[in-house]
Amino acid sequence: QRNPHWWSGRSAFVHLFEWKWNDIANECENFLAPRGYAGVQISPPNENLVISNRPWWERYQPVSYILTTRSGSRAELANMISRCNAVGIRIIADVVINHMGAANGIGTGGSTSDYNNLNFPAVPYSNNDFNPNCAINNYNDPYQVRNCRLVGLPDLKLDSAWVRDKIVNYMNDLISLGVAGFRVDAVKHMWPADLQHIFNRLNNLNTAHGFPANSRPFITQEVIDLGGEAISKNEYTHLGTVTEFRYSAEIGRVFNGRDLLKYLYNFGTAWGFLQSDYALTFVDNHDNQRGHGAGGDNVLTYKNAKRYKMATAFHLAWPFGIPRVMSSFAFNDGDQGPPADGNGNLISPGFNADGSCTNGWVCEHRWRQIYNMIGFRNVAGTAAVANWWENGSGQQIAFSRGNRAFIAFNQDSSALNSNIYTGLAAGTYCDIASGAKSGSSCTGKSIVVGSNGYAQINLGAGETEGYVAIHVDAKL
Ligand code: QV4
Ligand code: CA
Repeated sequence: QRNPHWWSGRSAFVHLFEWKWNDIANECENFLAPRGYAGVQISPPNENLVISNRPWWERYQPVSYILTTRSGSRAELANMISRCNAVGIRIIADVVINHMGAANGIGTGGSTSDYNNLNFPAVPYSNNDFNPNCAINNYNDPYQVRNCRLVGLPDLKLDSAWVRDKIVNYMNDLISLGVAGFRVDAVKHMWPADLQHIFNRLNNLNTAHGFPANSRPFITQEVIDLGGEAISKNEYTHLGTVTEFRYSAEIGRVFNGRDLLKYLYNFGTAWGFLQSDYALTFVDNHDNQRGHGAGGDNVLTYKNAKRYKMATAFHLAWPFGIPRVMSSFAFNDGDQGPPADGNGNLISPGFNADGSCTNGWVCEHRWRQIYNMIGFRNVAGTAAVANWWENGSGQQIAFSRGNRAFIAFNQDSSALNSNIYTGLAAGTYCDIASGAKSGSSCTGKSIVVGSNGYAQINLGAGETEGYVAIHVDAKL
């Protein structure tokens, strides 16, 4: 099902990777709702294997479907979902249903992971709930990709009634708590028919959380399809949306300066992407920002801040797909877990006076150049792209969203100094990249649109921001 059930006037969500439930609840009320975000993708809420040094990826090794993790308890999860729904922020839960943990040990809820004997008593799953042990070595063999073990993770027998019941019960439990839908992990490794069976048995969304009667859960399926493999993203589109990894790779390639901005005029299906309403789009995700999964060296992250902000501004200004913003913790190596104390308890983000995060949290979603573009996308609404402009070198572009909003980018080695048609009504507007509107003045640049709809746009190659953007709500 492809409708994410956003509140009207909202259009993009954020992955609060590894955040605690209590912190997400506060963030929904204090920041996400006021800034116009539509939802949050949360880390897997079910019990996972405790792995030494606490890598982030331990959360992708389930031990049970008990809702106890480093992010918090079942009660805290339930409370967070209620508080977020109350202010119009929808919760999308990451669910890991292809496999269980790959080591003997204890889960975050204290349950046993007896990997050697394939015994997970807190579900319970036992030996005959798993596919025979084999490894995925050949991604061109769909049978192997779906029935063997992804990096050694015990592969659940999703065609068995028992396993299906357990997964359906788990997902329905989350629906009862008020989630709007699911990011389903490792979908390439599951047969479409098995998923169809599971998704069809999900309950309607909980009307007590404001969902209209008969609302079906939103589904976004993680399938990495950059082409060249036997399994295609198109095998899953009848079940819901699919993560469009090509979008991430291509937007990164362009904004790394490896291609011309002018080619973005048809960024969408012409680039090999899924149809807009089937595509979950992102600049980076929790895997490819640290070299896991796929995407290669084109992927832009917070570590390359100016280019990342430009790519994100384009992502949010351009009406394609269901956009997701990544919110990270700072890391140096690809296994490093989120900020935690000596006992492994997660440390909450703190906030500076300017709203940015402390304690090791990057919080891209709190960067002005990103959250202001959430506002831009909401203000632009359904207005179509118009007034495309490009310079001779192809590394300076601009476009409007009807007569609602206008944006210009400079990736050239020289300044942008041009008189450009904006499509907007005459007046003085505040640039939302360098600042914002504050009462009757701008804290950053201001841009004057003349009575003919043209504005003089000046954007030096070496400026801190690589784009300027204005919209009707940022007019003085
Ligand atoms: C190791 C060896 C294996 C060996 C195994 C067993 O590498 O060869 O078979 O031990 O002895 C971690 C370790 C990995 C280890 C594995 C099992 O990194 O080295 O295998 O655990 O112990 C995340 C991480 C993985 C991590 C996994 C489980 O990215 O590194 O593996 O969690 O903790 C493909 C898939 C796609 C997937 C992507 C990463 O098609 O679906 O790879 N993406 C999703 C998630 C991702 C997650 C998983 C799937 C698995 O987005 O975050 O993997 O749930 O492209
Ligand atoms: Ca499988």
